Amino acid sequence: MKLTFRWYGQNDPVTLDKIRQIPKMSGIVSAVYDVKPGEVWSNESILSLKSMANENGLEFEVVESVPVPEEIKLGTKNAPRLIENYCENVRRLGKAGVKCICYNFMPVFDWLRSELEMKHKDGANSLAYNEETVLSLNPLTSSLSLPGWDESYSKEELSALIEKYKKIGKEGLWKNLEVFLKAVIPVANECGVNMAIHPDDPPWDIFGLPRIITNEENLERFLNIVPMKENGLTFCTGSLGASLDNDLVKMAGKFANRIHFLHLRNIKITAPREFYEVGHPTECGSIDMFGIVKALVDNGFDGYVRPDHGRMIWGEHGRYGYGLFDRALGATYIAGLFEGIEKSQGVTYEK
Ligand code: DNO
Repeated sequence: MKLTFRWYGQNDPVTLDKIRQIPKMSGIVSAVYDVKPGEVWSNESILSLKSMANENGLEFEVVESVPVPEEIKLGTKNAPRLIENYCENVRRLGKAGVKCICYNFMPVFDWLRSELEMKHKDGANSLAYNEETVLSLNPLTSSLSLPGWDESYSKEELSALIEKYKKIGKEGLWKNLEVFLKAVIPVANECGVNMAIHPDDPPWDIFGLPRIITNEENLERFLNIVPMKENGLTFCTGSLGASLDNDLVKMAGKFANRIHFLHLRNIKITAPREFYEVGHPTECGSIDMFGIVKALVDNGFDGYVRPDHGRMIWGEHGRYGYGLFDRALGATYIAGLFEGIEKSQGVTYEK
């Protein structure tokens, strides 16, 4: 496995010279942030990310995310042109040495939380989710905003968009995903890039919007649409693990050879559809981190891994979920977990 760390570019308070000091860190996970979804990334921007990483002794082999514009997810008349732009990004990234692209197919909203700074007993704070609160903050009726929301929509635009998704429903979304995959995956295959879809976070419908990358059955359906290695998964433990119906150890083992990117995050589930984010080790939360990593290693996983959301600790302020300290602790925990499991199976490490 290769241990990586998400970096939000030059405005990220967590700088590359800090990231490089985390033991065993091989590279960054980043993206071009100043281009609208659907547009082609300039080669200069891509190469500048790569050279900034390389100058700090880090690789740039993973992109998170190349966002999929709503028009592709809705299958509008502009979709074919936007899919072609997407393919062009895959080509350009492949040429620059990127090996894995993470993306998601969530309508309108990316990850959703009800609270950004939930206080823990030990003074840390973290993101939290409470379904009742989220639903009471319906974007169509409330002026409050939640993290993960695209603030660029007016209420009218948002309402029109939500209506369109309600109209196409889950099967319509599957259909549009199929069109996307059938165009993009062959290009990824030619360019030596693995595509890794991120599960929906949380993995259930919200505000009547269909969400489909949610559970074992749907992951299997997804992988079978284009049964090629390049059509793979980002296995995000915090996202999939929020649903009590998902058996993550089983899923990790079953899908290991199609998992290209692993997001390790732990959450404490306090009731159905209610959880908060915790430190990475297994005993801090409800997710069996050891069991998942073991199932992956046992089944030949050899992809990229990153510590996902951390708490805010030691007085750090920063991008929610993406401070330095707790993610760095997570990274060393993850490195230890892999070393223990791999060595117990006879894998040797080069010095
Ligand atoms: C949240 C992240 C997601 C993820 C996208 C991938 O912290 O895990 O925002 O980057 O869903 O497309």
